[in-house]
Amino acid sequence: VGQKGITLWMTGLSGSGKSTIARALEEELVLKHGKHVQQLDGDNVRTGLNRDLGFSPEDRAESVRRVGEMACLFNAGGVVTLVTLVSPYRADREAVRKRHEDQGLKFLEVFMNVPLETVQDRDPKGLYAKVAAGEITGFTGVDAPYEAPIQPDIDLPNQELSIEECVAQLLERLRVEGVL
Ligand code: GGZ
Repeated sequence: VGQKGITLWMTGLSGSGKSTIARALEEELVLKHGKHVQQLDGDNVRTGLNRDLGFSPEDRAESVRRVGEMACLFNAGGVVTLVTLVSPYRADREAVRKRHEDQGLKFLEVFMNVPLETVQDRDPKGLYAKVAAGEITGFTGVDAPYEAPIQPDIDLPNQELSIEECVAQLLERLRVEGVL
C-alpha cells in the first residue's frame, strides 16, 4: 500500500494568495513530513499543457478540466496535489470534484476568501492597475465573473489569517483526512 494522495483545489481571485499558501504548505509537507507534492498552477500549466487556451469562459472550463484530470492522475499515484487556479466557475469545479469522487479519490475545495478590494489593494503583479487602465479586459472579479464556492470544504479568509495560520489549518485537515 503506497502513500495516500489528495487534491487540494485552491480557488480564488488573482492575488488571493493561492500560490503563496501552496508554496508554504508544500515546503512543510516535503521537509517535515516527507510527502510527495505536486503543485499545478495557472502560470506553469498555461505555458505548456494549456498553451492553446486563453481566458474565455470556454477556455477556462477546458483548462480546469485538463488540470482536474492531471490532478486525478497525481492523486491516484499517492501525491499531495495542490491546484492553484482561479477556476471561477462553480460548474467546472464541481465537475472536477465528481471526477475525483467517481474514482474514489479525495478532493477538497479550498476557498481563498478575500474580497476584491483587498486583492486590488495588494495588486502584487500590477494586473488590477492594468485592468483599471483598460489594458486588460475580461478579468476575473472585475469584468468577468467569479462564482464563490457555496460550501467550500475549507474556507480561508486569508486577509485575517497569516500564511502560517493558513498552512496550519490545511495541515490539520490533512491529518484529519489521514494523509499525514
Ligand atoms: C483572470 C488573468 C486574466 C484574466 C491573465 N482573468 O495573479 P495571476 O495572474 O497569476 O492569476 C491570474 C492568472 C489566472 O490564470 P488561471 O489559469 O488560474 O485562471 S482560470 O482558472 O480562470 O483559467 C492572473 C492571470 O492569470 N490572468 N488574464 N482575464 N486572471
